[in-house]
Amino acid sequence: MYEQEIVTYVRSIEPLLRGRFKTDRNIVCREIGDGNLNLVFLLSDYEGSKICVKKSLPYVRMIGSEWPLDADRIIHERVSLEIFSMISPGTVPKVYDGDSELHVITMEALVPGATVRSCVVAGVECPGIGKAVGDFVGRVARTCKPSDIQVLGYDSDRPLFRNDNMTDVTRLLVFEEPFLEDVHRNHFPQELSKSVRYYRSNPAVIAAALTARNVFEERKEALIHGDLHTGSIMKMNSGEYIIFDTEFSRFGPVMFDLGVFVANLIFAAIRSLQMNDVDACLSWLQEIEDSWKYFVSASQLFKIDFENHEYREREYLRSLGEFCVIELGRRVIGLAKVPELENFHSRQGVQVGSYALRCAELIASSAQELNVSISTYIDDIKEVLGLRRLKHIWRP
Ligand code: SR1
Ligand code: MG
Repeated sequence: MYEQEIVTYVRSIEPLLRGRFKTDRNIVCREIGDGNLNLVFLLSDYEGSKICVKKSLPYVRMIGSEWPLDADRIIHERVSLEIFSMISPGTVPKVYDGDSELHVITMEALVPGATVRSCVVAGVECPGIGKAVGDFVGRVARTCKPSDIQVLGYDSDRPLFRNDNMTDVTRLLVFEEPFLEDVHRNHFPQELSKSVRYYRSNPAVIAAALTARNVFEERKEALIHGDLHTGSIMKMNSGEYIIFDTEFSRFGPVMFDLGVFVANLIFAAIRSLQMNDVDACLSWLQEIEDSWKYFVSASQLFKIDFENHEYREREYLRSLGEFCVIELGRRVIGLAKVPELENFHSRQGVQVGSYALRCAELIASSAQELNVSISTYIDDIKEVLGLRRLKHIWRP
């Protein structure tokens, strides 16, 4: 329906594409988006060169026009991609142009590749993903603080960096609704009711949720991605990882990004176990450890000559755990599920959900420990998945 509009627009910006894409002959334009919010078009020219155009709709795609959403979110995406490109070249797609009336941005096409989420579902491992994401979040923490943004030439006081509309969506779907009964957007199979009840009433989970929400609202530490799950990362055939979909970007706590990422790697680990691949499951857990290790080194937040560096490191780990707890819960209980939960109503789907909620409970409790470490969280996951005792065989 929008293909013609997109092709006409791309023809109008040909000079900006600097020969990367030719518009003088036939162009093939195909909508390929599988996300919850937007349309994504992949365009090929007659020589086979490709570009990507993303268009935000004035509503939530997965719901329809009953849930209006400001289409200007595409501007947040454009600006944040430009900033991330400056501080971490090559880790996000290059932006070539944007049109605020059409609500589109034109970017480098991330081909050939597959999202990390689709790799997880297909049982394909993603070696190095922990390093890539830990490095990225660490660089953001070190060089994307509001004062850094000013040095880069942006006015950090602009509402652009608060991203109120998208923050409202996160507040609602991540921090609020999963904890409420009788919310029409929540849904889960009857067999999970007990696990959901335990999760919601667990004092450590409640404490984690309250603290996480507070930190999310108050800590304007750096320009975060805001939705860093495995569907927002492309594994290129070259082996590189590219981070995209930054429309939720805002000044916020960097541990939100790492906590969301770790939660999604827990879903990956559970998925591997479902496929009876214990080695792959352990590899995903190793990627979690790596993401923390590389975050520590890239962020330089806890250098040993800093006062209270150990205490500070544990505070960050605590926060990581708390955000991870919230993300695990919302993906099982709330509106936007992960595909690992497809066939949610099958015994397998129920098992994934109950493992995820149980991991969340143990991680919430570990986050309160004085000497929390990344290994504490890994041990919690192993405990739930039965990997601390013997090699687990998945029995649906
Ligand atoms: C209504 S949007 C639902 C979810 O999709 C996005 O990926 C975010 O995670 C958001 O919470
Ligand atoms: Mg997204």
